[in-house]
Amino acid sequence: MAISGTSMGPKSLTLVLVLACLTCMLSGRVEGKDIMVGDGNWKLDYNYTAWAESNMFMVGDTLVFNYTKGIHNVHSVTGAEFKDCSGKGSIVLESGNDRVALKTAGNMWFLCSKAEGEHCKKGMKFKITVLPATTDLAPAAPPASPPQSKAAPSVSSAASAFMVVILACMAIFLL
Ligand SMILES: [Cu+2]
Repeated sequence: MAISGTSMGPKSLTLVLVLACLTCMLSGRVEGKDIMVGDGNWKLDYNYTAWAESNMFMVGDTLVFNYTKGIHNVHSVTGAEFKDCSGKGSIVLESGNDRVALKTAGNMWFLCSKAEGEHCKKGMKFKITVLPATTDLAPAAPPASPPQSKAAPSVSSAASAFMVVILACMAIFLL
């Protein structure tokens, strides 16, 4: 934490409160969500392009591919490999219940390479753009006990969100 001064004026105190509340609020959202690919099945005859475009993907989320083992597979490939369905990619999954954690922001391409790429050519492919998680703002390790005990509220996330708004307004006026 940048705030480690010994003199705690009202401004820095407010800042501490705001940061503490933000941390409190964001920490409740650290865990991403599981995103079932498609309608819950990784299969032929489904428009994965439309599906991908209608979903939002964030760092911390996990893609889940469900299919009968042996019938399909999942490759994480480059954009070039994606275009002509030639990709083998660095990640090959084939368990039938494959989970891909989205760890970094940016583009990712997935395809099924079964039947010499025919599954891919028939639509078992999609691209996603992984967005940075808002939780990136939260420090990796929570700050050691804040200087003021009242800076550590244990309230519901809705209430803490409300408090953040109030405190943010206070901060704007005070800073
Ligand atoms: Cu397939």
